[in-house]
Amino acid sequence: MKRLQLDDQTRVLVLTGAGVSAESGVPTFRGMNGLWEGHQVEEVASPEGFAADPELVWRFYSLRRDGASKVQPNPGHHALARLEAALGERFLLVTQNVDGLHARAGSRRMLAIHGELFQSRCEQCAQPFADAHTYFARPLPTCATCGRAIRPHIVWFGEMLDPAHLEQVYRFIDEAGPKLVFLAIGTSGQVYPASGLVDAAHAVGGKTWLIDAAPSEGYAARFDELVIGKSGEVLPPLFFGP
Ligand code: BV8
Ligand code: ZN
Repeated sequence: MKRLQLDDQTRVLVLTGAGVSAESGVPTFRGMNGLWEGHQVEEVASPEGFAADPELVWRFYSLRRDGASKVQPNPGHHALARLEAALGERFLLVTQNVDGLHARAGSRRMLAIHGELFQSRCEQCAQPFADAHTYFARPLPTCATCGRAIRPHIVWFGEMLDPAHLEQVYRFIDEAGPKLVFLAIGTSGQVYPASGLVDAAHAVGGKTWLIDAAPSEGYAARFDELVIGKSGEVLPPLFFGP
């Protein structure tokens, strides 16, 4: 079993995807082979999809709010929170997951670059707010201030990520330089700009690891090290030994 060798200079950047939440019972996107109720996920999780059929999109996110509120963080989430506690500001977690499980496991140095399932925002006023409500039928929620539609606080396909998030990630990579260890965990690496982080890590001389139960060829080829396994099982010994 490989062990992540960390000295007191190493800076660890972690990117997680849906695979980290799989053992908690949250379905992955590839598991749905990109489909939901016969729609392409990209079609439902997009501003065009929301404009065309807000009820369908609210049903998609309401089902996921229902699902995510019934599950618990798994040992993979806890191992990442424990590694953060050990490394402090030499650690940063970038997650593509919107399910809130990293925060519930105690992760704090974390950027939820694709948004938060349990937050909503007005299309116009844009200030996100905590929202665990589900909306399976009309009337759909509208803003008390301006009357415009309320939407999930999610980065949809075709939408920009928060520039502040990206700036913070690239600054961490640049400051780490060759001391960087980049771990991608439970992600198929299909979605940009997240899937470009491995290249940014190599560009500064960092070492890269992919940890995945069934890695996708193309993405795995871009990493120095490959650990095949379930994150809940392999992360604790990888970080902390047997
Ligand atoms: C943007 C929120 C630009 C939604 C998400 C062509 C080429 C390149 C790029 C594009 C292109 N066409 C379009 C684009 C851009 C697009 C994109 O990359 N599309 C892809 C599909 C090609 N990207 C965007 O639109 C991004 N924005 O580019 O803006 C722009 C520029 C200027 C002006 C305006 C705009 C926005 C991307 C964010 C989209 N939102 N999420 C929601 O969650 O509802 S993405 C969504 O899908 C997830 O967040 C996640 O990121 C992605 C799914 O990926 P994974 O997390 O990797 O999940 P997946 O199921 O695929 O893989 C799971 C892995 O886990 C597997 O490998 C499996 O083996 C493994 N696994 C399973 N179990 C376990 C496990 N591993 C370990 N342990 C286990 N137990
Ligand atoms: Zn408003």
